[in-house]
Amino acid sequence: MEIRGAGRIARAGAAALGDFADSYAGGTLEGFLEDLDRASETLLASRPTAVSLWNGVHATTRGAGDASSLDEARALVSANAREFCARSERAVEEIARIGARRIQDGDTIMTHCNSSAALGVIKEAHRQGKDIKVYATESRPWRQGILTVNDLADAGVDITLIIDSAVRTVMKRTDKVFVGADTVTSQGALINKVGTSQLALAAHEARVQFYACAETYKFSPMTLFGDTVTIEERDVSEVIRPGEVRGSVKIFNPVFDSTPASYIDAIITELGMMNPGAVYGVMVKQLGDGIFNQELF
Ligand code: RI2
Repeated sequence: MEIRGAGRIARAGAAALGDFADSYAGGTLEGFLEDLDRASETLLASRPTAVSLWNGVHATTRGAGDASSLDEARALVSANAREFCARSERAVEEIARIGARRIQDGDTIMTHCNSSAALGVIKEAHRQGKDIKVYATESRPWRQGILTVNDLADAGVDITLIIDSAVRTVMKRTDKVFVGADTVTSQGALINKVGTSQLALAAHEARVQFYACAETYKFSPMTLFGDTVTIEERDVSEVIRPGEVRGSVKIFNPVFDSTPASYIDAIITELGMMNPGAVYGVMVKQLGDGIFNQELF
């Protein structure tokens, strides 16, 4: 939880492997590849839901096994890491540019949790001089909404904090919802911070447009094969203070939830805005001919 946001987490994973390759001293190519595998597994186990981390780690290690020398493998991993981080940063900027076009002067926007992609869109619309108001949810239990409201306040945006249970009430005054993504499935479902699906439901009811902002490395290749996304559950201490409830009380603390494609008007990616139904085709095209070769995964 020291690094937050699925995009930042992916860049941190890629950069960590790049640093590992840069500082790997002595040893053999085989030893390096084994250590790289172990390091990758450790990183992947840290955050099971955000596929951005999986994609970042695999983009960084890709091709290392085909290298003919230790130096070649190290240089490749280092270059892959830099390329992934640069691509990720460019994607967030591009999403801001593309998403801001969906925001009109006078719009009231709602966002959830703390997504750099969604906030990029909002700040870009504000930078363009559009007169907008934003409601941000508190996002219990970690209250990442506090980061969001301070970030938007620093940018000079008209920002109001609401508690999570006020979402349906406030949706009546909202024109558009912009949220981030931890993972997007091949069917166009959005996995994002718990509570996102409630925003989507309330938006659907109030006929408010609902947009997910997702770099394409948030698309999950595994879901093409029918894999479901693991929803991380975190410690009870995030929800209650010690001694606050009777010992027999169970606590359930899922951190993410799933919003079906039918509740999403569009997914804003660095490639452009797409209908959730288009995700499958984009994933197949990006992964290329070898896609249904299981060795890829
Ligand atoms: P960016 C965050 O969760 C939130 O769910 C946010 O919507 C999502 O990551 C995407 O954030 P967590 O992974 O990549 O920090 O747009 O738990 O910054």
